[in-house]
Amino acid sequence: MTMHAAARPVRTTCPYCGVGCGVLATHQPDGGLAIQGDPDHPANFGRLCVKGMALGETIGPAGRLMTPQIGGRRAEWDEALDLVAHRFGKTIREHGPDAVAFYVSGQLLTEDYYVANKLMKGFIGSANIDTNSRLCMASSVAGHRRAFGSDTVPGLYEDLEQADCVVLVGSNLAWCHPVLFQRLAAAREAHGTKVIVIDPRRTATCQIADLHLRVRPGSDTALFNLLLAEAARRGLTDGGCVDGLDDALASARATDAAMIGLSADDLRRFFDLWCDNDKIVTVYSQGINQSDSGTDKVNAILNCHMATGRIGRPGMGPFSVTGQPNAMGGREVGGMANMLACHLEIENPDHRQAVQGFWNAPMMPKAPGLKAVDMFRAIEDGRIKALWIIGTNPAMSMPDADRIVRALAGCDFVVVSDIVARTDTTRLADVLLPATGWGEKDGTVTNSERRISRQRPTLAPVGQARDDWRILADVARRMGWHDAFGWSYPSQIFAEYAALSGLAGRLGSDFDISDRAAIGRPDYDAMTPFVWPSAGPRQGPRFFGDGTYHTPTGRGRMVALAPRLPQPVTPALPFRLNTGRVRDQWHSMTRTGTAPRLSRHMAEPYLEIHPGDAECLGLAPASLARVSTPRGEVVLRVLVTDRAAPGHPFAPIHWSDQNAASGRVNGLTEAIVDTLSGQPALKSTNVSITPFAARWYGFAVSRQSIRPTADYWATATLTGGHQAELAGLTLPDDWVAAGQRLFGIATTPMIVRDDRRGIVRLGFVADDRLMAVLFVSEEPVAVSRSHLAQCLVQDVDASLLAGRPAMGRQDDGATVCACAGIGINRLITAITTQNLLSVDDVGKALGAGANCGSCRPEIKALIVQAGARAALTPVSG
Ligand SMILES: Nc1nc2c(c(=O)[nH]1)N[C@H]1C(S)=C(S)[C@@H](COP(=O)(O)OP(=O)(O)OC[C@H]3O[C@@H](n4cnc5c(=O)[nH]c(N)nc54)[C@H](O)[C@@H]3O)O[C@H]1N2
Ligand SMILES: Nc1nc2c(c(=O)[nH]1)N[C@H]1C(S)=C(S)[C@@H](COP(=O)(O)OP(=O)(O)OC[C@H]3O[C@@H](n4cnc5c(=O)[nH]c(N)nc54)[C@H](O)[C@@H]3O)O[C@H]1N2
Ligand code: SF4
Ligand SMILES: [Mo]
Repeated sequence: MTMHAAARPVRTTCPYCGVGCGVLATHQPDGGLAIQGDPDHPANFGRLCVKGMALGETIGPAGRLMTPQIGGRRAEWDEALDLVAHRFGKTIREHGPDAVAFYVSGQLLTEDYYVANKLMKGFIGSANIDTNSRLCMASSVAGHRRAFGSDTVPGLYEDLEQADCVVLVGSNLAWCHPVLFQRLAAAREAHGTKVIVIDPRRTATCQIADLHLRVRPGSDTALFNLLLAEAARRGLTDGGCVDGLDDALASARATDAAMIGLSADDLRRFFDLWCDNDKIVTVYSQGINQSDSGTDKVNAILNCHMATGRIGRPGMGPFSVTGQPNAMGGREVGGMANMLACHLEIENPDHRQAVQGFWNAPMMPKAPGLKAVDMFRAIEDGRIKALWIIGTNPAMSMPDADRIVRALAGCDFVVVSDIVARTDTTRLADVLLPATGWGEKDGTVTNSERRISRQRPTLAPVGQARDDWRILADVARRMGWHDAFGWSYPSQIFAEYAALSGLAGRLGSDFDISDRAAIGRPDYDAMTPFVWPSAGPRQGPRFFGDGTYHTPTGRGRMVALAPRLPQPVTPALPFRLNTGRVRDQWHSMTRTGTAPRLSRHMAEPYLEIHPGDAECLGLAPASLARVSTPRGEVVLRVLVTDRAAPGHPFAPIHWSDQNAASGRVNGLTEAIVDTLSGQPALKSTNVSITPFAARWYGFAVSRQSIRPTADYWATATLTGGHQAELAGLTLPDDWVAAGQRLFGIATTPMIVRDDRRGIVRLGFVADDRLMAVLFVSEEPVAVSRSHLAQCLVQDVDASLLAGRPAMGRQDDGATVCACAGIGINRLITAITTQNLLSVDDVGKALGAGANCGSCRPEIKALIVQAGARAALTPVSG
C-alpha cells in the first residue's frame, strides 16, 4: 500500500483536534508510518501530543470498511452510487428538496465540505445540510455574528504566549488541545503568565492555574456580566467603538453574584487579575458552547473584551478554540444550515444571488435549513425521507441518542459514508460507502487560528475506499449535474472555492483567499500553512484591533444579557451530569481505540463523583453505578474523587455500543438547545444514580477479540490482544463454560478457585503460550491490569494466576505516560526515592513526560502530592 517508495517524510496535518499540528509522516520498510511533529509548522513547531504521536498505530486495515454495502451485502461502487442518486432524486421529485438532508462533519476536509454544500444548497436546492459542529461550535458562531457581524476568531495562538494573563473558561486545554496547552505552559515558565481556569471540575488544566474558579455549572454569563460591571467601575470600558454599552452595563450591574457560587475573595482575585492585565486572552470551549445559554455565555465574554478594547492586538482577545480538525473550515465553507459559503448569509438576497450566479446553480434556498436536533426530529416524523451521514456518528454523539437510533431505523433511506465498518450509526444504514481516511486523503483544513494547512496522502486507499469529495461529486453527476461537479483533483475544488471567496470579499465578507483562485496542482501540493484573509481589503492577521467590526455600522455590538442557570435538579433526578473528553481518546474511538498505547490511560467508561456523593449513594471506589434519566441508562465504573464538585459528577463521551455494554452517555442527555444557535446543552443533564448490584466482577485479557455478554462489559485494545472489564448481576452456573464462551476457546483452562471469597481464575494456554485469562471476584477485581497485559507479549510465568508480578518486580500500575508506557506506581517510587522535584527531572530519570508531553500535568500532580505527603510525614530521629 506504499505510494512513495523513498523514505522522505510527507508534510501533513494531524486529523484530531483543532490545534491543527503539522506532522511529518515517513514510510517504514515494514509498511508502517513513522510520525514526528513538523518543526516548521507554525501551530506546533515540532510538538505533538500522544494522539498525534500514535497516528502510525491507527492506519491499519483492521476494522476498516472495505467496499460499498447495500442492505448489509457487499456491492460494487456503480451500483451503490446509482442507488443513492436514484433514491435522492426520486425523493426530491416526489416530496420536494426539503425531504432530503445531509448530516456532515467538522472532520471532513474543506474540499469535501465544499462539494457537499454546493450539492445541497445550489443543486438540490435545500439548506438541509448541517454538521456535528452544531454540537460543538454553533454557539461561538452565533455569538461572533451577534457581536462582530461575522463569524471571525480575532486572534492567533501566539497571543496566548504574548499575554500576561490567560483565562481558560469551560476548556480542559491540557487534554483537549494539548499542544496549545504546552505552548501556554512554556510561556508561563518563561515569563510568569498568570493562568485562570474557570470550570466546575478540577481538571488536568488546573495544574498550571494561579486561580481555579469552581463556578456553579452554567453561571458563566453571570460571572462575565459582573466582570463587565467591575471593569466599568474601574474606568476600563469605552463606548467609542461599540453600540449598546449602556444597556449591557445595566444588565451587568443587575446580576446577582450569588448565582455563581464563588466567595467574594475569589471574585475579587479574578477581577483584579482580569482588570490589571491589559494583555489578556480569554480562551473558551465546550463548557461555554454546549449550554442552553451558550450564545449568551459567548457574548458575555466578548462584551468584556470589546468594551475594554482588549481585542485583536498582540496578546489580547477572546479566543474560541475549535474542537475538530476542520471545524473552522466547515464554518468558512458554509457547512452549516444557516450559512452560505465564504461567510455569506443565506437570508441576504444579494449574497444568494452572487453564489447562485457563481455556481450557475438552478436554485438556492431562501431560508436556513434544519439544524441538527430539528433535522433528526424531521427524520423522526417523516418530513425528511432520505439522509446522507458523512464522517460523524450521531447514534452516539447526538443528545437523546436512543431517539436518534429510532429515527434512523424508521427513515426510508439512510446512507452512511465512514472509514470503519462497525459503528453505532453504520449499523443503521441502508447503504454504506467506504471513505478514505487520514493518511489517504488529500485536501485542506483550517485550525482554530484560521490557519489553512494541507493534509497530504501518504498511503494508498484501503480496500475500495474513495475520497469523500469524489463520492459526493459522483452522486451529483449521476443526478444530472455534470459540469458543476466535474473536478478531477482536489486542487480544482480549492481553486473554485478561492475564486468564490473573492466574490464574497467584494460583498464585504472577511473570508477572502482569492489570491489562490488560479492555483494549480503543483502549487496546491506545495502550499505552506497560511492564515486567512490572504487577499482583499481586510488586513490580517488579527481582526478588530482598530475598533472596526464587520457590522453595517462598523461598530461592535454589545449584548445586554440576563443570566439564566440550567433547569434545577429535582428529587427524582438529583445530580447534574457533566460530560466531556479524556486525554488519549477521540470521540467514538473508531481510530484512537485501535492504538494500544492510547487505551492505557483510561480503558473503561467511568463516573467521576465527589466522595460525599459516593458515600450517600453507597458507591464504593471501583464499584459500578447505574446512571439514569427518563430517556435511558448507562453503567459506569465509579471513580471517587474531589475533582468532581458535590452534586456534579462527570462522565466521558467516548464509549459506544461497540466497546461497552452501556457506556453511551448520550443515551442520558436531553435535546435541550440554545434557541439562538441550536446547540444542545450537553454539559448538564439531570440524572439519578444508584449502585449497580454486581454479584461478580471480572477482568479478562485475550490474544483474540473478546465477545462479552455479561450485564456489564467494556473492551479495549492491548499490544498483542484485547482486554475486557466485566460484571454480572447473576452468577453463571459454570465458570469454565462461561470462560470458553467469552474467548471462543474450547480447551480446558488452568483454574484457581477460592469459593469462600468468590474468587475464580482461569488461564487458557496453548503451545506454551498464554491465550487468555479471566479473573473473577466478588469485589471489584484488584489484579494488576498492566501485569496481565504484559503476559500477552511476554512468556507465561508462574506468577500468572497470582495476578501480580513475581517477587522483585514492581507492578507498574495505571499508565500515566502512554508514550514510554510508564505507570503511576513506577512514577511515585521514582519521585519519592530519587527526590525528583520537576517534570523535567522525571523525564531525565525515567523518560516519562519527555516525548509528547500530554502527561506532564499528571506527573506534575504526582510531584505535588509526593511533596505534600513528605511534608506531612514526621521526620524521625
Ligand atoms: N483528547 C481529546 N481531545 C479532543 C477531543 C477528544 O475527543 N479527545 N475532541 C475535540 C473536540 S471536537 C472538542 S469540541 C474539544 C472540546 O474541548 P473542551 O471543551 O476543552 O473539552 P470538554 O471535556 O468537552 O469540556 C471542557 C470543560 O468544560 C467544563 N464545563 C462543564 N460545564 C461548565 C460550565 O457550566 N461552565 C464552565 N466554565 N465549564 C464547564 C467541563 O467540566 C470540562 O472540563 O476537544 C477537542 N479535543
Ligand atoms: N454528551 C456529549 N456529547 C457530545 C459532546 C460532549 O461534550 N458531550 N461533544 C460533541 C462534540 S463537540 C462533537 S464534535 C461530537 C463528535 O461526535 P462524532 O462526530 O459523532 O464523533 P466521531 O467519533 O468523531 O465520528 C466521526 C466518524 O467519522 C468517521 N471518519 C473518520 N474520518 C473520516 C473521513 O475522512 N471520512 C468519513 N466519511 N468518515 C470518517 C469515524 O470513523 C467516525 O465514525 O460529539 C458531540 N457529542
Ligand atoms: S494537539 Fe494533539 S490531537 Fe491536537 S492537532 Fe496536535 S497532535 Fe493532533
Ligand atoms: Mo467538537
